[in-house]
Amino acid sequence: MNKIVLITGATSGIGQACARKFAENGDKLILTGRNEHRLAELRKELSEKGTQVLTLAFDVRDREKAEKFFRELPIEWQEVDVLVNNAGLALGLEPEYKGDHDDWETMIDTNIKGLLTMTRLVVPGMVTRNRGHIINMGSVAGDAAYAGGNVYCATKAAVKALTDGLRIDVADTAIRVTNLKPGLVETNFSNIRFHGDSDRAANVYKGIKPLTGDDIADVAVYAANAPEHVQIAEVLILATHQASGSVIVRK
Ligand code: 8X3
Repeated sequence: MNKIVLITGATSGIGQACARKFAENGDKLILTGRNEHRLAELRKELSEKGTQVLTLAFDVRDREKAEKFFRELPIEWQEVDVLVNNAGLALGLEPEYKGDHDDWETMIDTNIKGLLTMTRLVVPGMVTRNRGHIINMGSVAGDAAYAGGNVYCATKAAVKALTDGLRIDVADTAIRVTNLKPGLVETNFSNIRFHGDSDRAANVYKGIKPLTGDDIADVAVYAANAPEHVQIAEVLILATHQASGSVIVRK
């Protein structure tokens, strides 16, 4: 059965890869992101291949806008089957005692509070319908802190706690809850983390074959399409030469 899949942060990286993979799977997509132009491009690309796509341009940090868009969803789009809480970012890699307050707030507001906003909006309907799946984008960074990771790692540890908490809270329903925890994935992640310093960003992936957004999207699509009695609760996905957040063997 094709599903309605809502993906936040769909205009780049893992979110965009998820959009393409769920489209290939035959699903209908609600794609959200901050960049209206990139959303429109993606909608055009996917709808030319026959996918039904609705785009909503807003920042998950803007709770009022998120609520308004959700309230105003056309009736045929209201029954979201899969929520992919993907929107998130890392900013900075400074020691905690030198970090930037604005970077911290942006990460906390997006990675934690934005995820909660979307969860709070979408999951009540899933509970009423006794059907649904929430896939949260955690990270290996949430398993243990690494040098300079401090606040970013804390936000991903929070994603783990919130995912586990939600799984407990809906355990009496047919809803499934998944925490995907990627390691090194080559997207614009590091470019954003280093505020556009692309040389520094490229160094992150030197000497190792990193994962791609598609590698993560494959797991998301698998989890969403597993038999109904199977709940993929958590998946840690690492490059072969990465062993943890801080152990990366470069050749
Ligand atoms: C992304 C993985 O290791 O760069 O969450 O923090 S890492």
